[in-house]
Amino acid sequence: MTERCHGDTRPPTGPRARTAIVLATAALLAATGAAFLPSTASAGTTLGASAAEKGRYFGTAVAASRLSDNAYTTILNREFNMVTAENEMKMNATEPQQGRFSYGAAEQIVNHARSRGMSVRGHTLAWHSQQPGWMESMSGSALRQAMLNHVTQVATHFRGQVVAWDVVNEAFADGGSGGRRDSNLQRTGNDWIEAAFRAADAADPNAKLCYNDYNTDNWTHAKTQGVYNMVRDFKARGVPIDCVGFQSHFNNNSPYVSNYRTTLSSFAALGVDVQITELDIQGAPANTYRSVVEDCMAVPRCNGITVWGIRDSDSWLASQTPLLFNSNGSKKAAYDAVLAALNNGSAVPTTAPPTSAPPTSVPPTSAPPTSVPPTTTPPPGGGCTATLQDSTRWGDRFNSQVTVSGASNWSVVVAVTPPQKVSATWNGSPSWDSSGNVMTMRSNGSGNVFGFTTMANGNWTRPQVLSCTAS
Ligand code: 9MR
Repeated sequence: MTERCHGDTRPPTGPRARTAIVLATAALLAATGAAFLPSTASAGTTLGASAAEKGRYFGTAVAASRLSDNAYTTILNREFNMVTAENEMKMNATEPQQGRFSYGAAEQIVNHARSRGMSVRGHTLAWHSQQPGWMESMSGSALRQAMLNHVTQVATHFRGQVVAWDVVNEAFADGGSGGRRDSNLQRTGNDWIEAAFRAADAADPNAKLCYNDYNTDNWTHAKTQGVYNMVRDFKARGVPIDCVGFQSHFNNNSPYVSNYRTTLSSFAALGVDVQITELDIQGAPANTYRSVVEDCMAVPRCNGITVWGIRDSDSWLASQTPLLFNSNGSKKAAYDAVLAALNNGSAVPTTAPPTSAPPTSVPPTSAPPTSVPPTTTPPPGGGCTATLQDSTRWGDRFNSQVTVSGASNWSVVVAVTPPQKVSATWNGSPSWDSSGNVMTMRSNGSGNVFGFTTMANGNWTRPQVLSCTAS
């Protein structure tokens, strides 16, 4: 199995573990002189900003055909920091003819997202539904080979651009059996799911690999237990699975239940991240949306929520008006409830970065004083000043906050050190140079403090403010 990078954010389970974390953190701070402070109360004004301040993401499904709709992209760009292609990465879209791959619509979405500092969830590499016609009529070892080749090709194509893949979607049966769904893929052998995960792992060792399904929200349902048992078995046998996606399409036939939090925390206790991947709720009751978000925020390994569309008119279930924005683009009561729950929620616990990978890239002389939070101020001359401050740090990433003074319309250039990557931003409009390491953040009317999340990828060097220009 390829060695995977797991951002294990599970809290320590006993006094010994807690002591170990504290000691590791103290040793790291002493070694680097860095003072990473846990975030306190937050007051993010957009879904993505509020989630990112808590170490999580807030995403939406996006249809490539809607990217030319200005009202749609205005909300998308303002509110979300994660994007899932609603249909464009499915098997029928990416391999319409066997061996001929087609990525145009998917790339439109990926480029739109990444050029604005949003991350991308890949959906989906293997599924019984939305297969191309040539695959639907295949069976046996030829189908198994074709499926594995598809997983390998698509995951390789998007390597480095997709933070998490729904490797396998909806493989369990509805009803009381708790077993697998019958499908052409299932008939190739019960090991088809783990084979898909191993192929995805080999193709993109750094993406988080998820199993994704619906009607797995109620802890007492046989289907939930069936998926749980599979994940437990995969973890026990070393099958490379990192996360479980809960679609969470709630409606009158399949309502939200109060044991949802138990479901999320029980899966998380198996050692996987949990993500809410396709949230919509019939009628969009504010209280239910609030409960869903509170449940996620209460589970340290629930690291993100995605709603399945932006406005009601964008929904696959438009007549149920299940989303956070009206068809005219205005915020619904459910939006306010979600934003408040994000702001009131707790941050993903901070964990010390692995002690085996010390931040060798920081020369000792550049270590900032330990008593004062480190700041970086650009040389004067641009008509404004930008000050960078470290905020929350997790096992795999950290947040920084930049305060601008001297101008209300500004443009600040910040550089991160490869292989670091900025994975989320808030309260500004970002663009990147061709290396992807230099970000220009422009004011967007959200005030004079912007923030961003940097994936450390083993390098904990503080980002540098290169300039601040008033415009
Ligand atoms: O929202 C998607 C819709 O546009 C498609 O017509 C449909 C086809 O199956 O898929 C919808 O998305 C589904 C997702 O891929 C998997 N979980 C259920 C979603 C809603 O059907």
